[in-house]
Amino acid sequence: MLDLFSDEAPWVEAIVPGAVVLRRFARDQAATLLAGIEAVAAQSPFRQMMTPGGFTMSVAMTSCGQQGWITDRQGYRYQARDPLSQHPWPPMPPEFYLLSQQAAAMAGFAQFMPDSCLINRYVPGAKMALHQDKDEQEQAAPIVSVSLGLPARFLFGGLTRSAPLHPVLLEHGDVVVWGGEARLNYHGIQPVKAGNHPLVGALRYNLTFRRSGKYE
Ligand code: MD3
Ligand code: FE
Repeated sequence: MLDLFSDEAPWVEAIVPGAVVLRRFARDQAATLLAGIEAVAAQSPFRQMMTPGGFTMSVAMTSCGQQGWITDRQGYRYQARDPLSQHPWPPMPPEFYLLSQQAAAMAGFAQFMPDSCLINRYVPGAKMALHQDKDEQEQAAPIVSVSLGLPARFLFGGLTRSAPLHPVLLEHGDVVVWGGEARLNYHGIQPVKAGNHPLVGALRYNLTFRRSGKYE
């Protein structure tokens, strides 16, 4: 049960207009989410994909839902099938979907219907370079991100690569909702520091819930 008076209760922080951190929002569900990640990875394993420029990403990824995000020499895109198996991506576990909807609603986005959940896995040293998420057709939908395991320093920029960067520490159970005017801002993850998380071990996971296709 969500107890607003316990030491562990979630709290809300605004980063910029359109970006809200729900601190510890997913913490009570972490074990369920980890089981879901393992079930997805049993069907569609984590893999380090190649960027269009020919670099292998340090972050390992998989997806669930109707669409999965992929990159290869041909470019970045969403695809309904896992290129490793040519099978559809595993279905999105219902508890993933519900959590993302609840978080979006708390940030003011009612009726969020993600069709994709990208799962990022970071080992110590892994990072994500500054980028924009602009492969989604439904720009009215937010992106919801859930962090599990080792903490990471997230860098949040502006609409140009050269805009000033604001660091935000994302910790186990933190959920961030990015929408509206923050939806296309540049962002990245600094190299994850070595450590051991009691539940997750020496890893950081990030789930990002997206609406890749247009709402009907
Ligand atoms: C801000 N993932 O998968 S989550 C990504 O922690 C990605 O793995 C990071 O960036 C991670 O694309 C950051 C936070 C996030 C996700 C999407 C955003 C921040 C965003 C879209 C627009 C603005
Ligand atoms: Fe991103």
